[in-house]
Amino acid sequence: MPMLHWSPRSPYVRKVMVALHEKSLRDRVAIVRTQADPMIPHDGLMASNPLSKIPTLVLEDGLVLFDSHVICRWADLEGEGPSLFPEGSSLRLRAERDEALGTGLLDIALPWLVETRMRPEGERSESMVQVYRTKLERTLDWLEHHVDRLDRRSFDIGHLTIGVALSYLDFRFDSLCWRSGRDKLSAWHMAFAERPSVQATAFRDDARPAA
Ligand SMILES: N[C@@H](CCC(=O)N[C@@H](CS)C(=O)NCC(=O)O)C(=O)O
Repeated sequence: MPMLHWSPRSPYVRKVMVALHEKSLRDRVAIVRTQADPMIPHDGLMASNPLSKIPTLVLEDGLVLFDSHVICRWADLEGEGPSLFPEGSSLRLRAERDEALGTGLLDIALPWLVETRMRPEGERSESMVQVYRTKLERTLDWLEHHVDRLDRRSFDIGHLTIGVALSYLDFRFDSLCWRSGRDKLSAWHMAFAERPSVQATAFRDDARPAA
């Protein structure tokens, strides 16, 4: 059975888990709890993925897949039901552009967390935090402005990734109150959160595995 390096804390892993549920593949992939700490490269994980990142998927023939985009592509090819990567250049471009936007949000949120919670206090940079805040707020405003357009397409990798990224803000950036002044995006996300695949993959602060 394919084996996924997994954590219930990771938004990139959740993206993959939602895709596995959407494609009826969840029971066909084993998960193993793996701690990927950006401050401590993981020797065991690096044996499979030299980037020391999760999600990492090890297939039965030994092929290793990363990152979340590639694993979602694999799920889309292997699984059942409507494609997460729609056919047709225009729809596909929009889906993948929105996927990039969702992962881009996460690529801001994660370093922000590292900066404020993980780096030793003397090494933290307030100016970097301001940069992250500016980009995050601008991206959320952009989404509020464009959210009607998301409703015009069937559910795809773009919706999935943006939805997971907003759920991550609820999980880790409560004090940001991202919904405030963004009623349309908030309503869109509430509908996203109703999907069974999203309900089945909630974030959770579990006990960290021993190193
Ligand atoms: N672009 C990657 C990002 C994956 C990623 O950064 N995952 C985090 C966990 S949320 C990680 O493994 N961090 C460890 C590190 O940066 O060394 C993807 O989409 O899968």
